[in-house]
Amino acid sequence: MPLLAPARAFLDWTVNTDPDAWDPVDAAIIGLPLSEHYAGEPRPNDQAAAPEAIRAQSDQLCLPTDHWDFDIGSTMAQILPHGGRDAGNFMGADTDFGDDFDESIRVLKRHVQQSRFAAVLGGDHGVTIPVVEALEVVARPIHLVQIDAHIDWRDEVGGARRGYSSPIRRASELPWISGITQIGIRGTGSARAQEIQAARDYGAMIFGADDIHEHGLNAVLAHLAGRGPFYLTVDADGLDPSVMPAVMAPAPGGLRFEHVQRILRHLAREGGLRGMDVVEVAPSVDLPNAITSITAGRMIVNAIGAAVPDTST
Ligand SMILES: [Mn+2]
Repeated sequence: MPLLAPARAFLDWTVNTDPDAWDPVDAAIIGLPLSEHYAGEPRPNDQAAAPEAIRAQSDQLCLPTDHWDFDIGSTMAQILPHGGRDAGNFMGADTDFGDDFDESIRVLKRHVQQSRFAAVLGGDHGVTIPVVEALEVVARPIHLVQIDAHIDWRDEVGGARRGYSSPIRRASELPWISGITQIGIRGTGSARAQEIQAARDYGAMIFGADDIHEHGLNAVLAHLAGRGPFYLTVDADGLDPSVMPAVMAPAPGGLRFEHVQRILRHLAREGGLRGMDVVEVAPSVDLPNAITSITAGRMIVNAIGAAVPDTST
């Protein structure tokens, strides 16, 4: 089996690494440490350690689950009386993910099909590519919401088409993705003028971080109203480095945690939040107190708190 059990399950959920034995649950999580990598970059990269680093902070997230959680206005025990499923980590080969790409989609389709809220722990942003492929199994077209400093619209980088600079471009090619909204964009990244043009030609809505700091989130929320069901991909560098410092490309001027919180709740209300990933956490620089891993885990806890009681899909 390509799935390996985690050292500690997320929130101490039930571990089940056999996709064919997955029953329907309200919430499930899977680690996807690897994606296609670029020539000259280390493999596995630092972000590959993030699924285990985030799970290791479970005590800091919302335990014990019968205590009142003010972020979700309930208790996790009430929302998930039997907990959720931790599917472990999809490892594949650490030399060439290309051989494992189709198998990762098969596993992720089961993951999405068998959970009302499907969470994914990256990995770099390339892991979102098999995830959006797997969203084919959702009955209705999905609106993709990305929180990121960068638009990730490259068709290829050095010939690699499934790397961390391309997830939104790949998503735009899928007929079951009904639209794309990109939030927190700023600074410079992999995009050149032609990638901005490609995003505009597609009809992607881009909300820059600077605009949000000046005018607030109302325009973002108004744009997203009624467009669900949604899938949310969060690149940790979309948040301000003072909030999630342990990333490979820190970009000052990013979103605050409270912005993400408001967006999560809005997506759950406006057609349902079907799942989310958090990618690009770099554990080796998550010092001194693992705040980036804790924040990543907390975003997933809060998304479950918003989405599971309300999800309409
Ligand atoms: Mn990204």
